[in-house]
Amino acid sequence: MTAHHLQGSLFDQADAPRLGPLDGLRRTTLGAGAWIDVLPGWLTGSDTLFEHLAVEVPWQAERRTMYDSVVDVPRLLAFYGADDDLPHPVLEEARRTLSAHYADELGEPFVTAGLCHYRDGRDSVAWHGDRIGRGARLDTMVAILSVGSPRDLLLRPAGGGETVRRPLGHGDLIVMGGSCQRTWEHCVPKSTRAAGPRISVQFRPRGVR
Ligand SMILES: O=C(O)CCC(=O)C(=O)O
Repeated sequence: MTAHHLQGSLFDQADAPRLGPLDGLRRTTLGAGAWIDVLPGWLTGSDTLFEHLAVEVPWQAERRTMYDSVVDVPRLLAFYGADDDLPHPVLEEARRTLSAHYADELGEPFVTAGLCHYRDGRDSVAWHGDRIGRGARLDTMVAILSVGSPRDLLLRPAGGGETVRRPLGHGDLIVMGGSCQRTWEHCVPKSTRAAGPRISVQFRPRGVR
């Protein structure tokens, strides 16, 4: 191997996406049976994963029926079902690791991966809970790994109340658990500050959307 190649491979290794331990996860109780676990920087080399996903994932514009017409929701989406290969091996590892970590508490594995690409501060998602499916009735978990530029994820009680703000990007992990999907709502608001692109990867158990 030439010096040039050696340097190249060392550089690649340093930059390769890699998951750290989950020991640093910290739980915040939100109330009404909802909680979030947060671990900043779970994934190192996250810029490499961002670049890979931005190029390799077959992104689709989201269309949604609203007030009798179909409108574009400003962000790009991709969905990987239980039988689909995920678009990078580190995401398979993340899903396995999260499933093992939460096995006792969740009682089932994370299986699907929803990906959202917020191209700039104009892309966003409005207040909602993940209530298509079992999340509407039962406690569950949604684990989100964020890469690219940080954007704020906001959470608020569904009946109104104080908003919790978590900036997420660059390999950060958040897990929304307990009753979070039905007693709380979350959103990624538009940003008037210059915001770079962010990709969010949401792992969910079967039957939760
Ligand atoms: O971008 C995020 O991290 C949140 C995505 C989200 O709330 C959703 O797609 O249901």
